[in-house]
Amino acid sequence: MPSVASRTPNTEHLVSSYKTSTKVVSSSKGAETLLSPGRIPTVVRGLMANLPVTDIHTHLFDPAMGDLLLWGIDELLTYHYLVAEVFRARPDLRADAFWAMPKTGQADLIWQELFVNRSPVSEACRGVVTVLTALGLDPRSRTLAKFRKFFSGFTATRYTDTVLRLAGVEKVFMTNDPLDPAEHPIWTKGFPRDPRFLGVLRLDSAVMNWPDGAPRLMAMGYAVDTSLSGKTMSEIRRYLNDWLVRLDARYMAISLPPTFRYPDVTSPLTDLMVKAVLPVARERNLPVAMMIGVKKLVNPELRLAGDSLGRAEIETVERLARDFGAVRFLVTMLSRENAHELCVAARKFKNILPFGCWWFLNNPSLIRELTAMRLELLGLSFIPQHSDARVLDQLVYKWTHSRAVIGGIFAEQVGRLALSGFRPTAGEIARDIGRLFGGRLLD
Ligand code: RAT
Ligand code: ZN
Repeated sequence: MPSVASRTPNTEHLVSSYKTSTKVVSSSKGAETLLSPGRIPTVVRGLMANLPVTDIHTHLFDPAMGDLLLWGIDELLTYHYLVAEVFRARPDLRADAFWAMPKTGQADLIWQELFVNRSPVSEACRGVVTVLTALGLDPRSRTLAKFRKFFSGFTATRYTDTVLRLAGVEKVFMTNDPLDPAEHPIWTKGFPRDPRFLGVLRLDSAVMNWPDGAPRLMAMGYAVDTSLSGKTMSEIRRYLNDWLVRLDARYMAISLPPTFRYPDVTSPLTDLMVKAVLPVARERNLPVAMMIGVKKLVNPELRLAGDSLGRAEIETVERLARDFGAVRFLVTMLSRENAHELCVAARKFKNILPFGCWWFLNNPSLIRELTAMRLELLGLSFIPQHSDARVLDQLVYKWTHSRAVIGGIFAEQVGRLALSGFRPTAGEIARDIGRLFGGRLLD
């Protein structure tokens, strides 16, 4: 079986430039030398290439959670970003025919259409190429047979170690939904936790489209009623408290539609946020992540690939931050316009922490724009990126691509600073990028 460990992944050039700059940082004299503007890009690139990263939002699972953790070539190719793209390449393809195919058939089709019949230039396609190359596999292969053989030699645990090493990712935040029928029994039974995978209590299924979540909450022993009356709110708070403890969750998270408003006396969702979620967050001193702007299933036949985006009202975020000053809001927004408004809102409210270039914004051209804007408006007080990986292998490409783009923008900004008269040391650069990517802003 080919062993990744014995191969030289093609990220080697990045690692060697890292070593050069680590030398600069680790020799105390080098670390304190003021850098000329010309030296800054090399030092930043080197440091960024191997920076241990904390990934604050993924859809990955602790390997001990079995099949919930997706990995390997068939999962990589049937990622919903690529599913959307295959229907563009093959307009004659019927959605029901596609979904009726086995996963391997879907993957073969996507490979043929997006990687063999045309060049894989989109970001999601290029990502697969980056992963294969880093694993020492040939992205110009015409079939998937060799890839499947390669992946069959791994266990989930060993592959997790390989991917985290190649991606330079130290910690991964999961997205955990206790109401999910596949996830629930795993948590109730319990399992030895991998300390690299941190729990996050996802709220969507419990509080979105109320009373959709009510029957499942009732089945779990929470005395809620569909009209949100009586002790329903306190029972939902009990649910949140119980599961935050069980998951050892580091924050609560929800994805919200562009129509989400606060205040809004007519909305059960707003009511639940204000009377259950935010009070629990305040009591437990845990952040609440709001991911705002998703329009679910604008094209239902595409399933997970059928969601779109819409512009939300920034005033809602501002009012929540103002009225719940003791709650820390991690916020990411899906529309480009909102991303700018969010930066300004964060300047006004210290309890707003913008994070990541989310989903349709997670493309180099937009990452560049967002990162430059955030550095200029917020200095070092934001979290530049999360991966949103659904398939373990994606950590390799999402972080390789983001490191390169964000590192370049950071180097430009620090270079301008040097030209203005503030020449940084390599030690200071290491400190600052560590602050941005190390997850410490969450503590
Ligand atoms: O980026 C994605 O994979 C989306 O489908 C969503 O999962 C989104 O990131 C979310 O967390 O709701
Ligand atoms: Zn996500």
